[in-house]
Amino acid sequence: MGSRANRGRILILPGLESANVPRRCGGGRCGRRGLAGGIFSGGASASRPGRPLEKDHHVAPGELDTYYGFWSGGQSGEVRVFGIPSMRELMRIPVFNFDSATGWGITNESKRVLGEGGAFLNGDTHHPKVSYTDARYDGRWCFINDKANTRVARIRLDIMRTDKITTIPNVQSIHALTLQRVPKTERVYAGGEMIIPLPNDGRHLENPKEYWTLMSALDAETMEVVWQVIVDGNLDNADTDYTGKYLAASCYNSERGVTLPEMMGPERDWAVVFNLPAIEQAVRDGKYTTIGDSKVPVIDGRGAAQGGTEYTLYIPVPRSPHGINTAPPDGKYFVASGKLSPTCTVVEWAKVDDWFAGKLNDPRDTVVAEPEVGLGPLHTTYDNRGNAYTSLFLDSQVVKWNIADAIRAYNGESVNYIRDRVDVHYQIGHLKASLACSRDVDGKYLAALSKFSKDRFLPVGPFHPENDQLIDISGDKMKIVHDGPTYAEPHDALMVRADQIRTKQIYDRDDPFFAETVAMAKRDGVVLERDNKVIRDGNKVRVYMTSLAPNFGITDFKVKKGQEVTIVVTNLDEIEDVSHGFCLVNHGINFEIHPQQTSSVTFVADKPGVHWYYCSWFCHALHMEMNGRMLVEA
Ligand code: CUK
Ligand code: CUA
Repeated sequence: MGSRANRGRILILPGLESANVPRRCGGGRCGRRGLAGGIFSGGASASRPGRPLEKDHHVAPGELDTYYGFWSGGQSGEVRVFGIPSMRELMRIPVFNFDSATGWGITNESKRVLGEGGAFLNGDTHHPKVSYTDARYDGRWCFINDKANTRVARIRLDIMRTDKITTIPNVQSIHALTLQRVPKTERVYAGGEMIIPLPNDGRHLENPKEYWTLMSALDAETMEVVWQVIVDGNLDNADTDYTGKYLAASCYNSERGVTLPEMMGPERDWAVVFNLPAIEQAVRDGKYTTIGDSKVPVIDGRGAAQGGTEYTLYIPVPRSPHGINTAPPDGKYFVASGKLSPTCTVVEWAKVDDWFAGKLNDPRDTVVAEPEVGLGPLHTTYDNRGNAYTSLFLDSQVVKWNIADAIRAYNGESVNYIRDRVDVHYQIGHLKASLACSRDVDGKYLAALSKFSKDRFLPVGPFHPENDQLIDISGDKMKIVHDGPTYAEPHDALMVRADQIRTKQIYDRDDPFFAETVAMAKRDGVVLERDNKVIRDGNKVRVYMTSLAPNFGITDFKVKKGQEVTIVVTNLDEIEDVSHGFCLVNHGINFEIHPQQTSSVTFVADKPGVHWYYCSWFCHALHMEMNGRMLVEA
């Protein structure tokens, strides 16, 4: 969802109180209370009779968690790593943000990754996705979108560092992000959200009818954009199937309005399905155009009025659908969550096949169920027992419903598909059950990412933390087992089994992350693992030093005012966790050097005098003494 400023508005969305939104939940017993009740009262779940509270979510000091959780950091621009079920925050991975601890945005290595987009110090991350082999997490990468500056990043999970960032052309705001599941993640799909003129060079400023957006596909290996498809409407969220053939995205604003009332006008928006083999074939056959200066092949997928094109299928769903989530473990269905409609729409992928094969006339024939679940359905996740769990923003609830029963009800049978409801605190956005985006879905835990924490924690001023709650979903009744305050603003999260991630304890000396710096040293005839040398090259000075607790290999070096200085530090320590930092006082320079890592920074020595540098990571009993001087001649 949007910024904090938007939140107040969402709570009083016109239309939600209007007659065209059913006030009763289908499917029987409805635990919904009014909006104010949803926000200001909680605890109904605590008194709800359920199975006995299991203690197996407790992780004692010294014990390890069962899952890694990858959390978006929202407006912080980072990705966070949690341990589940303890909900302990294990690490923060800087991505689009500036990070003072690690030197992200300072070191040459991070600047190479940030590229031109590094001119921005902010990002807005929403949807972390871990790569797959055969629809199972393979631990290679985590991808993340930047809504703020239209980028997609890739994080290497062996070192938990960002290694590629791509700015997507021809669109504004990447929101949807999802991955190919089978046979493995070779494509990353990124949905542009805002509609703009194409190209956006000053034309059509006042003519929103000429504004469009596109779905983009990136090569997961190179992170280059390989194609784009123009669509009707604004793209919101997306997910792929379990065969590699399809990608579905929610589309709101089917009338392409530019004001809130205009965007909320239409009764129906769409889930748009992309026929991936047809698009890839068209690109291979050269059946595409390009936009402006961009060389990326662009295919026209507009045609909602006719139900779609050979590349796209527009399935009408009630107003402003938000989340799109494929049901594991076989991926037979995907669910579009209604947001402004109290319903979820269930689409069967096999029927999408039928539509593209010309066997169906009406795109709505792909819909197999449309259960009423409660107010403000945003996202849906799953267990391994045929149940779906949908977040209800306005009701502040997670509702558990059975997919097979919802299909029966849609076919006219009188069955109650609602299984359970639990109050969450408060105004939930995303939710994600353990391994629920993969074949290994295990139905144990569910993270509920609530946007408001209100009274759940000690007050910290007007700005409250979010509340990420952990729910035990292993029994018939859901049970909240943990409240987790988180800093602004996690949107999505996912859990990966601990054994599916394999990290390095120390760096390999040939790690590509600092390969360019190693190559530079080689050109200077420096052996990084041994040498401490100052190379003078005209107005440039390259200072190569080692670090080995508690010493820097060079404790003083002299340069002239105005010279461009590059400092390269190689950490010779081989003991896990013995990291050093390099901080040059009054120069805005601090960075990490972990065991066997090489890090570097380049700056202009513009201040004559003595400038101390020190090790900024506590590494040794003599850590305070680990320092040196840069002497700058006037
Ligand atoms: S979005 Cu924020 S709650 Cu960006 Cu996935 Cu739905
Ligand atoms: Cu090296 Cu502290």
